Amino acid sequence: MPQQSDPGRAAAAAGPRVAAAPPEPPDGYGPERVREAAARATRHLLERQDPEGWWKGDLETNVTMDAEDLLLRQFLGIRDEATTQAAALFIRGEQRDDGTWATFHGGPPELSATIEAYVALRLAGDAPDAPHMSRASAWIRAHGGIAAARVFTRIWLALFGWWSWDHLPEIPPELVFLPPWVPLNIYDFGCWARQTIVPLTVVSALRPVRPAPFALDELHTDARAPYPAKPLAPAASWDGAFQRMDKVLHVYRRFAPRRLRKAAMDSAARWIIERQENDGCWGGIQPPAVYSVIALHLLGYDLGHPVMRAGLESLDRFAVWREDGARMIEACQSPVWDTCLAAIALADAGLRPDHPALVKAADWMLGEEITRSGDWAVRRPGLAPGGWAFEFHNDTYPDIDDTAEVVLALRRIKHPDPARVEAAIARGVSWNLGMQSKNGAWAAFDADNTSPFPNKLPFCDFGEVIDPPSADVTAHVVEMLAFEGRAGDARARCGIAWLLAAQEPDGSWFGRWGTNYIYGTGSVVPALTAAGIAPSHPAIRRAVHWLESVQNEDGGWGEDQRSYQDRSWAGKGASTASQTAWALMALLSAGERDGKAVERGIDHLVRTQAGDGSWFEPWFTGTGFPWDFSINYHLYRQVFPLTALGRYLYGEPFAPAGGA
Ligand code: R01
Repeated sequence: MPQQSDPGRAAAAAGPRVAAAPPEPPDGYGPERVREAAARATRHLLERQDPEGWWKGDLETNVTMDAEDLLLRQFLGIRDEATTQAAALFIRGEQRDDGTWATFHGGPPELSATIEAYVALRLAGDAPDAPHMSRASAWIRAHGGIAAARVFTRIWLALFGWWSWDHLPEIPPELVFLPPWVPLNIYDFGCWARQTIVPLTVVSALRPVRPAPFALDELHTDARAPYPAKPLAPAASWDGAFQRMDKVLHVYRRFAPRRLRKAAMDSAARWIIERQENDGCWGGIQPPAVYSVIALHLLGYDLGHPVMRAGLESLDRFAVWREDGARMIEACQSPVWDTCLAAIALADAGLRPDHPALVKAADWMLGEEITRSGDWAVRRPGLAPGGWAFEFHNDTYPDIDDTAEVVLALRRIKHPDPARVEAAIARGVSWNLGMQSKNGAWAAFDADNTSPFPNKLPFCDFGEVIDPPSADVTAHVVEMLAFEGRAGDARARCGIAWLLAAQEPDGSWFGRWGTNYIYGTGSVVPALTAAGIAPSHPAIRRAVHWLESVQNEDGGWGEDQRSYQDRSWAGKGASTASQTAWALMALLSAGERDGKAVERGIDHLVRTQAGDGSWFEPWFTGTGFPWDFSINYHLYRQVFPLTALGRYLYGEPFAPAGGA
């Protein structure tokens, strides 16, 4: 957005900001080549808009998605050769020279992913003694074999008798009967884990075993090891208590009243079916959809049942077919997120607020508003709906992050029906305000989803299973409230205080949904300054200093997932376009427009831009779960550099500070 004149500032300060006049032509402001780079990036982004108004980049994760898709098809007896070979082509292409697979670009070998990929390739017919297969199985054996893999991997193997159900943690279906005030009830889990666990209680209670198409002896090192494999923690510790509870549950399954079990599984099936979206999917994400299809199938829904047919068709839509014939499975699809970020980028890079591409995007976003209640209402029962989800179809799980960014995008667009936009924005703002957690900050999907217990379950050895507030989401909400002229509201002030307290001693902020401290810092600094915190404030100075201290020699910024395991990797890694842009967005908002760091960062973006206006970014800069599940959002390399170049050229998007 162009920097507004003082009269505009005064007018907007009274209320929400009005879509601005087209920017002044930037003649004489900013070097010519920066303007050309922004123009090329704008053209590239405009060309990629769908005629319906949305944008969507591929959402790349790791080969467990592809392997589990094939295992599901094998389990249901619907695996076909063409699909299998296309998936195998993708999986083989991701294997490294040492025979292993990683879960992010350039990452270390990962045992569970390597086991799942290996089994998928065996399904595709690759011989165990083929060089690429024997390298993989040797590595697996040397690293503990199947016994050392995560619970999900061992469940997949148990479905075919390659692992024993006895040697897996129990997750009883009676869980669904716990009311929302009892610890470990399903609403204590983050919504992604909740949607996964409910169907898995059914699978784990029924312990199905379908005939394995081949033996898998080459992956077993200790098939007859006792369960649990690890020695128990002390009984007085939480871990020890939960391990003993798991032993009790293994005994309980033999005595569980059959009528109670049956009622619990019926209740789980109802819970699942009530949450099937009208596109046949569950929550717009692949893992819950896969387990829901399996659970319902085990409960007697045949493949021709409408619920199952729609579910299976929805799974096909996660497949991305590449030009080389390889088939990649997305964990989920990101159209709402990509569209609001693209609209913000285009507007901040000077595209007219009434440009047809932006109006079309606004129309599409308005149509995506969620107008009914969802699981979030369990913790916020009185709250009126009015948010946005990340995906095409996910009405049960709107999220706070998407809602904040959609409002920030809509506010930048001059739509022919302003009343309609205002009403949608008002509902979105109210929903976000109502979803604030008790501690003053915001999480992704739920309020006060902070129970310590789900993480203690032996079953939950992978990823995040709760949804506590984070700095990045809180920052996006604060930035949005500032843009709405509400930075002075008590609730915004609580969020700001929480952010200031969450700053790391080195001046950065942790990034929950993007990698990592560069994402956190790149989210928080523009939010605080939009809310009226002066660039001279010590917190902003510390952040600027930290960003300058981790700038790479080539002028860019980069950070990989290692920083989630080892704090000394914070801010370190090969420069990437999206992370360079996040650092620049923070520095620009902190008044560093004319500083050396910004100049070198902008120069890095301009120099590394490809001829077609895009950037090269094989690195994963998105985060699903810190360390365990990383995401390469293929549009990040486009929208964030464009936003940074635009703000460099035209100044900060104007936010009327409400007196924070
Ligand atoms: C998954 C899994 O595949 C998965 C997929 C997507 C998400 C979470 C949050 C958001 C919204 C979007 C997608 N925003 C907060 C993000 C903004 C950048 C989470 C998980 C894997 C394993 C299990 C996701 Br178990 C369950 C789901």
